[in-house]
Amino acid sequence: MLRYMTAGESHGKGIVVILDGMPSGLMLEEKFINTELTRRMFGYGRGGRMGIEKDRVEIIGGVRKGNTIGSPVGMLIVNRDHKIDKLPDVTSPRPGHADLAGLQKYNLKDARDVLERASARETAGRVAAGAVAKLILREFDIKILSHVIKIGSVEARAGGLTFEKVLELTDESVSKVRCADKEAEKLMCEEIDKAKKDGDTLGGVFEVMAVGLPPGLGTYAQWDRRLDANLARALMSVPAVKAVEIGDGIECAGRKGSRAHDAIQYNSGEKRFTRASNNAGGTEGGVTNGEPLILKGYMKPIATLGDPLASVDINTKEESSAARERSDVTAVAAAGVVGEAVTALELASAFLEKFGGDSIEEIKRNYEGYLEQVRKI
Ligand code: EPS
Repeated sequence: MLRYMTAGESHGKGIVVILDGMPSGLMLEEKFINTELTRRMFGYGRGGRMGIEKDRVEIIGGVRKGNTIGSPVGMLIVNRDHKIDKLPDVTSPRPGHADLAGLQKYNLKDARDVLERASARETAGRVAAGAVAKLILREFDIKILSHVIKIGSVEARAGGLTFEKVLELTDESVSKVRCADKEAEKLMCEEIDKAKKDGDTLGGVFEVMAVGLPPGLGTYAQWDRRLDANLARALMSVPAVKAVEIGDGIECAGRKGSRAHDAIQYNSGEKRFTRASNNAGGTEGGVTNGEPLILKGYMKPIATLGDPLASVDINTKEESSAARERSDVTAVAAAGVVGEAVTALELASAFLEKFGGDSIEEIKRNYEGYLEQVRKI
């Protein structure tokens, strides 16, 4: 099992993450982790902060001569914009942010103390940890990507594309918001421009796909080990995500069973069971079924508005506009990368739980044995 935890404030010294339960013998490519951190900063509509930071990881534990040694991996991402003690007080909480509930909960007088930790900056730590999880999964040919399927009112017509096709179409060197539908992407950018001009913000929907998964991760045997539940929790923990969908879960709720479930077939050449469709999104009974994992995260608009909503000053109790902070107009593309990271962490954890996890070599042996067993069914 993999466990992780982060600490650090948005404008503090940095974000730190500890990843416990790491197997030995994994080459921890710092360059790959940094590429993932850069991907999180990407996306049209991101704010000024992304022009200041150049997120880089410093590995501070768990690695010797480039390889993991079985101890917890510790990583630090230093904040360039370290100014937490000089920032002004925030006394008009922003609707939609943790400001007001945080003030009440922690008995604070300045919402700065809340927002510094509630900020999505913390997700840089999770992306670093997720990159390590991706490196574990890569050893077993499991790959993960994300793409944007909606920003504001603009929806992509990209359903049914393969993993490889989405990867090609969302290449970050040409894409603006990691959307596979180029026509929709153009409209998304126009909507972002308009929202910015109006002092407003946008939400949207990202999809995370994982391919190469074996059947049998997670279990129906106990509620808290159902993989679909754990994936939903992980995605829901990404700031601003208000709903999660697995496969075509929402649409399937209104279909007949005969149109919702995925007929079973057998490929005798590859000695494996396949499906005629993938409405289930890769899990049945809380267990992976060997089909691509398809998850969607529904993100509300960023809570910091250029033209703020009404709020109340917590000192005077008088009406005052909500606080304005430098922020993003939208961050759906970035949330997709965080979605990839938390998905990778859940999958790697379930993988280590199933195949025993003290060294990569041991896991490979166990994995091969399991695949052989599955082929005999
Ligand atoms: C973020 C850093 C923040 C915001 C954003 C995410 O930078 P700053 O607050 O210095 O402008 O861009 O935070 C939020 C959306 C939020 O609600 O707090 C980051 O690194 O992802």
